[in-house]
Amino acid sequence: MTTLLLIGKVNPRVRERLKGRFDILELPSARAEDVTSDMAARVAGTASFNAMPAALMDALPNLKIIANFGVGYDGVDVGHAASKGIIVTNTPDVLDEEVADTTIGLLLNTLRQFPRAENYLREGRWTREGAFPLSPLTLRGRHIGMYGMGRIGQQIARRLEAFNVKISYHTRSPKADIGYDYYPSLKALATAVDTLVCIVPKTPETRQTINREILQALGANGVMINVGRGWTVHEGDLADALERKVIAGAGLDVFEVEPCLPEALMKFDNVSLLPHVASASVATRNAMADLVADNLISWFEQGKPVTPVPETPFRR
Ligand code: NAP
Ligand code: 8YV
Repeated sequence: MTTLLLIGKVNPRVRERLKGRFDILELPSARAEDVTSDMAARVAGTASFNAMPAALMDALPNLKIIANFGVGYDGVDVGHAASKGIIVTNTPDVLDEEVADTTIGLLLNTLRQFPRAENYLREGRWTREGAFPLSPLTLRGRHIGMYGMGRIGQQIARRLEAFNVKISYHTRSPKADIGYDYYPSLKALATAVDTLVCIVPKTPETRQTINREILQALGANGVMINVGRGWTVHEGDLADALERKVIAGAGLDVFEVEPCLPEALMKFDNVSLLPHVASASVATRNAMADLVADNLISWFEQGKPVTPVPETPFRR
């Protein structure tokens, strides 16, 4: 029987789907030092959550496929995998709508301060102190700039259309089938809009691109929402912009170093913070787990992956 290695805290449904079809070994975290000689000799495929360094691939000489739990695979050294002929798969499409729903929730929470209003009620302050203060910000009349217009970005934009707001976007190249105004640079987009929604991947090019200059361009009524990766936002510049009221608010689901985040971001009433939960419903995580399992089963039983990443395309 083919042997698979489950790395880290893998969703239980992945294990359920694979057991019986494969021999399953487990590694608590993605550390090459922990690979045993038995694992090195037997493991042909892995399932992991956005962590697969080159050293771990090298420690598994018979590895053929890395099935990543998540659409983002920035923690997998794909260049190294490609150089060794190892296929990497991810979990696109199945989480788009959940992440888009969460983005809308985070946007509204940021603008209308619903989490604060609920806390106010639960603390008994409504009865003691009267009505919760009016929210200084609203979605009404906003111009949304999408930084990223891929699978998830398009689902966010589709939802925003129903809210009757203007939508524009920036990506590296304009999308032929997208009717929103295109801006060739992030600076031009941030200057034109008052609300920036970030849903780009973590790549060398996106590192801290939402920085002092972009926040300044967004302006005093500006709101920045990040559901992509924390890497894309310069968190020091963001805290500074909030402190100095360079922008009006921010909503963050992702952070540069999770689960830690700068203490400075915790203190603002005009900031809504979520612990990386955009796809975190049982139903969507099950769909992601199924796609991880389907990739491994399809590879070992039919000889082809379901959703290989572009850097390791499947060639028969
Ligand atoms: P996707 O379909 O590949 O879309 C990525 C978008 O980003 C494309 O529109 C792409 O357009 C744009 N882009 C990439 N590099 C860019 C750059 N340097 N400058 C400007 N635009 C750039 O990916 P997706 O499925 O929508 O997912 C996007 C990311 O969201 C994932 O990689 C992941 O990091 C994050 N995510 C987070 C959560 C969460 O729980 N918070 C959940 C799911 C996904 P061009 O190629 O034309 O530039
Ligand atoms: C999850 C994500 O947090 O898919 C991604 O890229 O960031 C999220 O859906 C992640 O997959 C881990 O559970």
